[in-house]
Order: sequence, then C-alpha cells, then structure tokens
Amino acid sequence: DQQKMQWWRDARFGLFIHWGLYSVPAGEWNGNTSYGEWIRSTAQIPLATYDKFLSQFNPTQFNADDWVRMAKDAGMKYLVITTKHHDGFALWPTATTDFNVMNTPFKKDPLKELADACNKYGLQLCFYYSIMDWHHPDYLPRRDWESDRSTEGADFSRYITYMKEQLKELLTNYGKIGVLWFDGEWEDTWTHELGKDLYNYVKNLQPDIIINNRVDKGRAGMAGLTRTGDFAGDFGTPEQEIPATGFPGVDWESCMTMNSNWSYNSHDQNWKSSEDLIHKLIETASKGGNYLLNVGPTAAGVFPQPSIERLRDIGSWMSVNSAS
Ligand code: JFZ
Repeated sequence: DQQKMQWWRDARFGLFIHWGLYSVPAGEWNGNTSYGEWIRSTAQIPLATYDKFLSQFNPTQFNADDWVRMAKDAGMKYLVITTKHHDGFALWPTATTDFNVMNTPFKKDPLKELADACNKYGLQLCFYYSIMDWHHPDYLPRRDWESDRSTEGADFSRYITYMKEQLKELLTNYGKIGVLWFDGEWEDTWTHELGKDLYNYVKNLQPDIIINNRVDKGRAGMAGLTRTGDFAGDFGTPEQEIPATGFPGVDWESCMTMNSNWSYNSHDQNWKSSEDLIHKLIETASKGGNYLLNVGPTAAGVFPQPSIERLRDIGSWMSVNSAS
C-alpha cells in the first residue's frame, strides 16, 4: 500500500475538471447567475427540464490532447475528471443508463480520448465519481422540493448495484486509473459499511488504485485526516483551504478552484491571481500535501481563457523552479 502511493506522493500537483450537463446553462437560470454544478438542486430544476440539456451538450471544440498538454505544461502529473457528478449524468458510453454522453449530439467518449492523451503525455488519468445521484430512481433521499418524483418502489440496494456496474465499466475500459475520487457521501442513506464495501470493490477491480476518504462516511474534509479508527480511504481531502500544518504520516490533497465555481460559470470573474495560485501550490507542497487545481471547461469543450493563462503562468514558474 505504501508502494502504490509513491507516484501520487511524488506528483504533488494535479488538474481537477468539472464538466458535464451543468456546463450547458453555464451558471445561469431564470436570471440568476450564481449557479455551478449544483444548478439542478439549487435552482430546483425538474428532472424532465434538466434532461433537455442532453440535446444541448455538443462540445465540438473538445480536444483531449489540448487539455492534457496544458496540464502537462503546467507541471501537473495527474488529471481528475467528473465521470458522474451529483446530477447523475454519465460522461461516458454506459450500458447502465440512457442518461449518458452517447445521447447528446457529441456521441463520442471523452474519457477514451482523455485516456489516450494521458498515455501520450505521461499523466495519470483519475476519475471523480459521485455517490449522491439526483437522477437515478433508486437513489434516496429525493431533494425535498421534488414532489414530482415518487419514492414508491425505490430500492437503494439496487442503486448500489448500479454504481458497481458503472464503476466496473470505468475501471475496465480505460486502462490503469490512478485515483478514484468519491464524493457525495454525506446523505443518511450512505453508511460506513457501504463505504468499506465500495472501497474493497474498487480495489478488487484495480489493486493499485488510490481511493480518497470520501468513499467512507463522516470523512468529508478535515475530519478524515487522522488514520485512527476503522476508516476506508487512502488520503484525506480538505477543501478550499490549506491546513495550518501538515499531517505527518497522513496523505492529503487540497482541491481548489481558480475562481468561485467548480463548473463553468460565464459570469464568475472572481479569478485568483497566478501569483496567488503559485503561492498556494508552494504552501501545500511544503506541508506535504498534493494540490488539485480545478478548471471548469465550457459546454463547447474549451478551458476558459483566464484558466489557460493561469496554467501557463504556473508552467513558467515550474519550468524554472521544479526538480523534474
Ligand atoms: C463537493 C461537491 O458537492 C462539489 O460540487 C464539488 O464537486 C466539490 C469538489 O466537492 O463539495 C464538497 C465536498 C466536501 C466538502 C465540501 C464540499 N468538505 O469536505 O468540506
């Protein structure tokens, strides 16, 4: 297990990508411009309305090679992409649901293209996967405003089978996956036992995969950073903050976005400066953590220009100051 962590400990720096159907409204709904990847929940969009984004997801400008090269040039060693966020949309061709990328005008597999580009540039491809799912009929609980979706006949154990089928696809069709980055574990239906079981399931499919602490219950953020007790997960995930000190003997990763949203929001111009981002990378690395820096690509498939500029600036600094 120490062995399998080695590449990740050496890596220090990775790219987080939030990209999915929520990129289509680009943060805006009914005149409110403050939304991100939570838009279906926070703007209370009915399922049938949200489903219509399927026909509008057409990233004709997507070029996996460009994305991975920008990460590589910034000095990043791995890439974590949202294969399925809380909205339940699957960014790959899956046999488990129609709610997937093949039913968009794009009709291609972005994960396959990213896997090829990661192989080419020597980055580790990693997958974000949300346990919470606002689309699947067997996922519980419903959002409290969703009176149009009955819970009658819903069976959470069937949802677990569904997750495992999806994870089997993700872990058998794209070669070696570096990290499984779980999220959305905080609702009452998720338990410590289910978390341990899912951890073991993923490990059986790829023995050397690294799994974050959000697979287990009650391990969100800093809570999971101590290794005492019976917890599943290989590293902790404080968010939007760098802890005051490191945690000797504990692996952790700080994830952070460049503006105020994880997914693309055309109105969000609250960009951190390149200098600020470089300082945060240095501070995180100096405390023994990894830095996972986020970009929210547009529905057309491109990185926002301010993100491109910041990645470039970080790369310039890295080319002078990093060891490899
Ligand atoms: C989660 C998601 O809900 C969010 O949309 C985004 O993907 C982010 C990276 O992860 O949000 C969280 C999860 C955990 C904490 C905070 C926000 N936490 O542990 O403090």
